[in-house]
Amino acid sequence: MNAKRILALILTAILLGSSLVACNDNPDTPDTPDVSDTDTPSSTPEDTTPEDKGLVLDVTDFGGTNLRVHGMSMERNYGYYSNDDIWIESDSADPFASAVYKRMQDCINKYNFGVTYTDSQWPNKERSEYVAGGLDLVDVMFDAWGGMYNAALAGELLDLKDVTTMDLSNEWYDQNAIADLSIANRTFYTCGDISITDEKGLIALYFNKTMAKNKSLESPYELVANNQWTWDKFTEMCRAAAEDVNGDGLDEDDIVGMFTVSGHYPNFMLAVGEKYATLDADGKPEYTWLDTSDAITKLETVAGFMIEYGTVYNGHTYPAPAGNIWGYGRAKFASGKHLFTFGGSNVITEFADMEDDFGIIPMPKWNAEQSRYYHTVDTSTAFFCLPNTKVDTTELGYMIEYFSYEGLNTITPTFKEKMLKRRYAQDSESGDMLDLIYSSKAFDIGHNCNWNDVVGLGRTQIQTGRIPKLSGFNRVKESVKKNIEEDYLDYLNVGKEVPADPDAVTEPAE
Ligand SMILES: [Ca+2]
Ligand SMILES: [Ca+2]
Repeated sequence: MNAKRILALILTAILLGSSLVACNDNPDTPDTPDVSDTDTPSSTPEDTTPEDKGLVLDVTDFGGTNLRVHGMSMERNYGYYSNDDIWIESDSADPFASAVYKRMQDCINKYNFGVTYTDSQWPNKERSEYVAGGLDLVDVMFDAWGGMYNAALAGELLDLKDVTTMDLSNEWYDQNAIADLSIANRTFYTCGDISITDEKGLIALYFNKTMAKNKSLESPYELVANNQWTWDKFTEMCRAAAEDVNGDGLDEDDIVGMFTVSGHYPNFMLAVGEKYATLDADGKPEYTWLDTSDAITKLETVAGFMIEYGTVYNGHTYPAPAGNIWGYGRAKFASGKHLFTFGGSNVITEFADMEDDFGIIPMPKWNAEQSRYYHTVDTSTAFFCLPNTKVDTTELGYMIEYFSYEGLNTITPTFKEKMLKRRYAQDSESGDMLDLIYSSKAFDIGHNCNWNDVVGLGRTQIQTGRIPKLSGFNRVKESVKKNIEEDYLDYLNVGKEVPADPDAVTEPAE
């Protein structure tokens, strides 16, 4: 038996295994069968219906069809969330580009389907057009996930859970995103090993290691190791580092503890354990913003820090060149002016020529009692969805399963291990921190849906140097709850057939 045949068998067994898990109540059934078992399925016979086998056999050859993927072009968000991980023209000496090529080749060689990639600045516009016109031109669309909630409500997206040939419980789909963002337990968009956009957009902190050493500050790595990486410690370090070097008040030549922007405050709040809303077991959002005295203290403390003149440089408040203020802040960090800066792992390349040493560190916990870290993905990051233009998603579901599964084997590990850890990180601790950061992903459905612009309400206050007032949030509270109620009901039913009126007379089709 040649290697290709063995791989095909393993794959068939894996697909068979995953399709069985979907209808199997036994949690012990393995997702991935042991390689030695591939000739004899390890699942129990009563789970193996002939239909399951037939379905798997049916998709062993896709007849050269293409999985058509569309994403955001380089004009959007300075290109940070474009997909460079779906399609490539030829193999490359670059490990990541080569992994992209390998995945494409594996799809062709093992299942005989190709991949095409197109992009545009505003995929959402095309999606609306395609859905309105019933144009089946794109299979998978990547777009900023922050806006996909509205697209789902408008009926533009398919519920991934309705695609019978996809099993969202597989490890190549992001289980945190699915759990945190599936209103009414419906999943219209998510992320996973299909792409590294979510890894790129996962926001953490970078710190200037040389500066920390020169200013005799504690090692953030040791603080993490000793469970002392807390809000108090983080802000204390920022204050200790800040220095008005020319004695004339804050300007761009000064050293500050942290560069940030007002819009970063929900990420800090999530890091200290506060969300706008959470989902209950039915997937119903519950508005949780500032619902305890602790939460109010956290908001006042976080916002108070973010407006601390001289300690923090808020790119939304203080003069920064017009345009890419985020890039401006990172350039300042790279030139040794800021102790901390924030960003996804997509910005690490910008520190490659930095003279000082830098490291990666989690967002701080509120205190040592907080049980875990929380890191979220920038809402501008591309997640994937399926435009609601398809009647039959059987074949498409299988292709997404396989493309994602191959991403788990090739794309994600190459990006994390070879690129981030080996090429760009400067020390082994950064690699450990990345593992910690990646394993603590969380999403706030309230930030995502932003009912009554509750996110903007706080951001505007911070931008103008004020701590957001509780009264402002209280004023919109009842309206937010009402909107949640309405959206939940819409979400339950969107895209589902309305039960036929038994009294209605149906005209026969011509
Ligand atoms: Ca990913
Ligand atoms: Ca100054």
